[in-house]
Amino acid sequence: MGTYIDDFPAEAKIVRSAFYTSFVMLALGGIAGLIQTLHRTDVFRFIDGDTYYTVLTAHGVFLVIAFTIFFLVGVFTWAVTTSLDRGVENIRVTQTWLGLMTVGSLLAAIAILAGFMEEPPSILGSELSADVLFTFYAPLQAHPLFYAGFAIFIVGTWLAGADWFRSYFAWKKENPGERTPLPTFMVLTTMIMWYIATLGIVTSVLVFLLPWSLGIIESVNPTLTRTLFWFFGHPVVYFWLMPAYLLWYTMLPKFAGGRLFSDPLARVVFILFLLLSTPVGIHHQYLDPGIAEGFKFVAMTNTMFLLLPSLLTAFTVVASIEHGARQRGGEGRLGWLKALPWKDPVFAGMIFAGLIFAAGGFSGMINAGMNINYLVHNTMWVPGHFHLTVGTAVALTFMAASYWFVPQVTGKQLVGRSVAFVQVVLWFVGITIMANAMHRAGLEGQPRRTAEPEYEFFEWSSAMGELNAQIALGGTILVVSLLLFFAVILATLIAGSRDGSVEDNVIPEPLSGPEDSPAVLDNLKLWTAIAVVLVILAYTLPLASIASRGGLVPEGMPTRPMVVEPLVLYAQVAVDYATGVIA
Ligand code: HAS
Ligand code: CU
Repeated sequence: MGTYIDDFPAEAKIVRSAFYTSFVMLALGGIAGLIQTLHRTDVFRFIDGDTYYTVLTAHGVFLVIAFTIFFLVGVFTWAVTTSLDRGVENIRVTQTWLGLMTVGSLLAAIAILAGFMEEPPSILGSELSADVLFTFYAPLQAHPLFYAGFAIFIVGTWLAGADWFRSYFAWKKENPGERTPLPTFMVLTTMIMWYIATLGIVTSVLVFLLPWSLGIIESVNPTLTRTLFWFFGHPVVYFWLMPAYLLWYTMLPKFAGGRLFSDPLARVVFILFLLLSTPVGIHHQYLDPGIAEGFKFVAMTNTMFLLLPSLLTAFTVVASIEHGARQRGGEGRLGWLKALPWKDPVFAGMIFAGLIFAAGGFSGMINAGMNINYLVHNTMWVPGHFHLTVGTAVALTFMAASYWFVPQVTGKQLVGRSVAFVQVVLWFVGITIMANAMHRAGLEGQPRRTAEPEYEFFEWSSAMGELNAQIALGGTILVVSLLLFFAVILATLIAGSRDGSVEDNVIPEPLSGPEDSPAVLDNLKLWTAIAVVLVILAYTLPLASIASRGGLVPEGMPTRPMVVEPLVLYAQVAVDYATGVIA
């Protein structure tokens, strides 16, 4: 095995394109993040309150949908081709799904960015804008382009999954009886979870929101479309996390100089995510009216089980790191920590991401408690939580991994390793300051998703001034860190030497391999069937009761969608002409 670009030149091109698109989205989302942080903390305001919601939508969609998912399809393509040691089955298919994802995100981006125009143009009968935030809850309505772009993007990811399954089936035929290599197993379980989860959002977009924005149906049932969003909305967080875990399981032991502690345990973790990620989404809706408390209680119970795969991950990854440290001569109960490669930006970045995730995970547990959630829901506590989770556990892992991946897919040596180390340290410091202040502001009652949060008869600045200053300071440090990240990546692309010194693309064998795990773990059909049953149990009754109460397409709208009405009329006239009723 040489570097990735040596062994898989065509696939390296795809992975590079996915990463570069991801970096562009990171830059756009990061700029939006700085603008909104300085605005809502009243440090520096140069946009108006309405534009704040365009900025917030850009921040959310570009970062949590586009940056994360473009990066992960690059990681998954690398993981499948490397671990199966075979290229993709048909590079045209691979190019097609990346093209669909790119077109879809461009359409959605056009709708979002048009929101910045004084007078956004009107296209297809409605104003081109999408100030709907990343959750695009109705009754907020976006331009049809936004919904169509989102649907095309999701179809692109579906095709990507089919591409990786094709490689797997072809490999399986040539290697009968072989256990699925762990990285491929992780990709496939994640994609099965994704197929199940995206059924919710694609139904909501194609059956309700897009026809509604086109005027084909007059209104939607907001509780229904919100619930279908969260059917997808919680599992999507694991769609971001599971590739980060794949990197923790495969890269961290490698960089620590050791080997993964347990392949079987890693398989159990990914199966638990496959089973439990979707039937918990209602834990985002504890305060939503129209959903019975019993259904919320089921979501909470499932959520508590969902802590298990992450807690197992903490154990397995730390055990693997310790093994690596001891191979380097580390000793003692904790002395081995000193033997780890702390100066390496890839290793340090992922460890910082993991440490921050410990805090993010525990704030997630607070969120998950139905009663205590009443205290934090819709407050700044929640953005505090997700800047620790997707904003660091995932984003910092992806940035740290880029310092290894970019040389692998370009063949160029990393330029600015020490700057890269400073970057990951700055991110760790910035997020600690910002997210801590966000959590505290949330407990003080500061609302999220609010351009200029001030209350009447409440001395806002004295209560929130210090916390807002910390949020602004932390956010600014993150932007400096982001600039360093782009500086290292650009310097590598421009000046990185192709001196052949990029290390080989090798994933070390685990200490306890697949042969130690029951074959049933690889029975993806079984786990998929159980996952589907759990989703049916968790969602049939809530969705049925929401639809029966509020209607699929609410009361007061024409019995037939408006577009059908004229068509019926035209048909009637044609018949009347044909039968001579009308001369
Ligand atoms: Fe969450 C809201 C509950 C994990 C992202 N979450 C959100 C939103 C986002 C988000 C974006 O129950 C806001 C959505 C919106 O706009 O409204 N979340 C949880 C729970 C977990 C959790 C129980 N969230 C995530 C992850 C995310 C993410 C992962 C993105 C990647 N979250 C909620 C709830 C809400 C919510 C409610 C709704 C709140 C509301 O009211 O709106 C769990 O998965 C967490 C389990 C994790 C742990 C930590 C284990 C520790 C590990 C590493 C330790 C590190 C060590 C150091 C030991 C228990 C794995 C060594 C280093 C290493 C590298 C290992
Ligand atoms: Cu959730």
